[in-house]
Amino acid sequence: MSAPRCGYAAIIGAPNAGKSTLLNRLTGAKLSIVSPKAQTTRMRVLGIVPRGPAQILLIDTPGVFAPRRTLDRAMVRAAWAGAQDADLTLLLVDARAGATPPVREIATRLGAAGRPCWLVLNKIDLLGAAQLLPLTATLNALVSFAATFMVSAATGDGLDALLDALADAMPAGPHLYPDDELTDLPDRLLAAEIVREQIFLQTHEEVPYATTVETESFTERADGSVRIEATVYVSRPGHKAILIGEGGKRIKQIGAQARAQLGGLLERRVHLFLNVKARAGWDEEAGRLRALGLGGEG
Ligand SMILES: Nc1nc2c(ncn2[C@@H]2O[C@H](COP(=O)(O)OP(=O)(O)OP(=O)(O)O)[C@@H](O)[C@H]2O)c(=O)[nH]1
Ligand SMILES: [Mg+2]
Repeated sequence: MSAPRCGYAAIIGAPNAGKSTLLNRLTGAKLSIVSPKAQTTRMRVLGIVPRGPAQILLIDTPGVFAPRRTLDRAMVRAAWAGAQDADLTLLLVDARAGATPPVREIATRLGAAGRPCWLVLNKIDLLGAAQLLPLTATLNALVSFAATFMVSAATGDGLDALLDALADAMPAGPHLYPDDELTDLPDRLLAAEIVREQIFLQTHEEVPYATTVETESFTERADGSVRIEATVYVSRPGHKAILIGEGGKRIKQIGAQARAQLGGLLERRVHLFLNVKARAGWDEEAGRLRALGLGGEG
């Protein structure tokens, strides 16, 4: 057996590029929530991927966009912190959307940081090979990427080559986590995220962005099941009415889907209780941001 290798590879990119889908696909587990809406991920999520003698520590990050709220600024800061702390950064680009101004801006900033960086073009299932080469050339003109990969996080196309290259690129050193662990994400946080994913999937316009979820209690019961109570905070009373829905229909549906997902992820029966509270300005509150793993300035 060759000497062990271990290192961090951060996935960074514009919102909706498929970063979380890629993390989930490479770990083979649902660790980071995914939705068709931009700005789904709000915090760094670690995925542990053993590959031969290497342990690849993948970091999913929030999409990088022009921030407005305190929450948005904290999300973008978390994304750049992920890149700074990593041995290697993967710039993930939605190849169909192409070299948009936000993508160019991120590429330029990565280039200026002068750290090892690979280009990964994603969603190649959606377009022909002829479009990929000009895009590769355009982006490599902005930053000289050490390597370029073309993948589909959805179909798995190209991911074996990416994993092999990642394993080779990890620095020599002992594995930092047991190889059978998937993440360091606590179950309480996972539970809140799975509820938030359903809110992203089942509500629209500003509602998902005006919402956060916190697990209040997570109790294992004697029969092996788990009882989870979570609070859904919304910015406005109007959002509360939308989330609850007519006769409580919407929140019931959110709870039912989240409970089913969590039952699979935690591998046991889940009793989930959701409480919706209007709380103006939660997205500016340090306590709420800390609960999301977005503590601290800098
Ligand atoms: N067709 C196709 N769709 C993809 C692929 N990868 C991701 N998607 C879809 O793209 C959308 C966004 O995926 P996410 O993984 O949430 O994207 P993200 O980059 O994590 O987004 P943020 O967390 O908002 O920054 C979802 O609807 C995914 O199903 C792909 O390779 N092919
Ligand atoms: Mg994401």
